[in-house]
Amino acid sequence: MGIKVDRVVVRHLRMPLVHFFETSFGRTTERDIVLVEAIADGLSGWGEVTAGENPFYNEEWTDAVWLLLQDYIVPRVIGRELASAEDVAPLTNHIRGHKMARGGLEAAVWDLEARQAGVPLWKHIGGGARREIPCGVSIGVQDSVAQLLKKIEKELADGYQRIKMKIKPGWDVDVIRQVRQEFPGIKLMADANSAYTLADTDRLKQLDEFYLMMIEQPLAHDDIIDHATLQAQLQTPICLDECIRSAHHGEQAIAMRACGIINIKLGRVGGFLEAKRLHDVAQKAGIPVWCGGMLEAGVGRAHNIALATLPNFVLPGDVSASKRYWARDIIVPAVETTPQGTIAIRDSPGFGYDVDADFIRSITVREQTITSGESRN
Ligand code: OSB
Ligand code: MG
Repeated sequence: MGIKVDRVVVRHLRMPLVHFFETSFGRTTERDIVLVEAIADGLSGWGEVTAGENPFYNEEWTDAVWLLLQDYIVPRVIGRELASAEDVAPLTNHIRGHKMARGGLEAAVWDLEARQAGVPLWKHIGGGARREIPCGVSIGVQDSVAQLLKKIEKELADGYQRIKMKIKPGWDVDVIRQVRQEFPGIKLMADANSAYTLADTDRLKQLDEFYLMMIEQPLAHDDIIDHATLQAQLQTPICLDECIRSAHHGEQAIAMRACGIINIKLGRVGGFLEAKRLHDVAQKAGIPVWCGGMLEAGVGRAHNIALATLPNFVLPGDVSASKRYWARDIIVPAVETTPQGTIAIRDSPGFGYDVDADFIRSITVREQTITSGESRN
């Protein structure tokens, strides 16, 4: 069919979180999100860049994303005759890293192409293995253990199928022990966001006692090899997040036995094309995957829901209801969960929700329309 993007609008939105979210690398109270609208023949597709406000999860952050999209990413794609959305990722492959910025436009073009074809995005990417995706929640480091226990109780009452808690040195073994005492039967896991090194191996081995589903990214953000060394000494499966930026990294980690599970994040790998490849690599190797989150607003959340309908997303992910993050989301209706802790997929074209244009306008910090392909490269 072919697709030619003739205009791209990038918007920088500022959205306060309902509750702060704290990881081993810092506390977030307010999100600065770059939204990408790709337009062709009067039809819009939407993408959300999943980078954080600071270069702490990976090297990306809002202000860098803003420049990259305008100077390098959009100019490479705009005005070109593309055979399909699959052509977008290769056009920006010359950029080192910055996959979240690249993935924001890539996802927008997938959404646009799905709308042109009049099909839901989940179908367009080859998903649809399930009508409801299983949901877990990610709970940040809290100010007290009592507060953490209270939060877990509330999420379980809301039906969420597994609890992920953030850990860091000083908020790990003792805290997990108390959680396990209180909730011996729940599906529980821990995410360290790269807060440990192999020198902490003895400490990490103590976690085996708590029969966690997995421990996520305990070691460096750019390491695979040390994770293999650690995995050989742990009973608990390691799940890799930060260090898997491509399907090839997934292949290497699996070959080295560095992990038993992979967290797939759309932005971290640069969009749907690479996320699908990573999914396929893991599936072929018998490694289950789940869909991670980056505190997304509704557009990114809806894309994650579509992604999580691919067959090998068999574990509950970090995609949860809008109201856990936002007083008001940028899509209508907001993302909601069923009492069984699932999100039902929707059948309207594209990502399946309406964009709340008035609300988006009211929270836009800056906006730029790009119409021509003048690139720095
Ligand atoms: O490591 O999965 C992570 C949030 C920000 C940065 C990194 C991570 C997270 C989460 C939250 O765990 C997932 C979510 O609820 O969106
Ligand atoms: Mg993680």
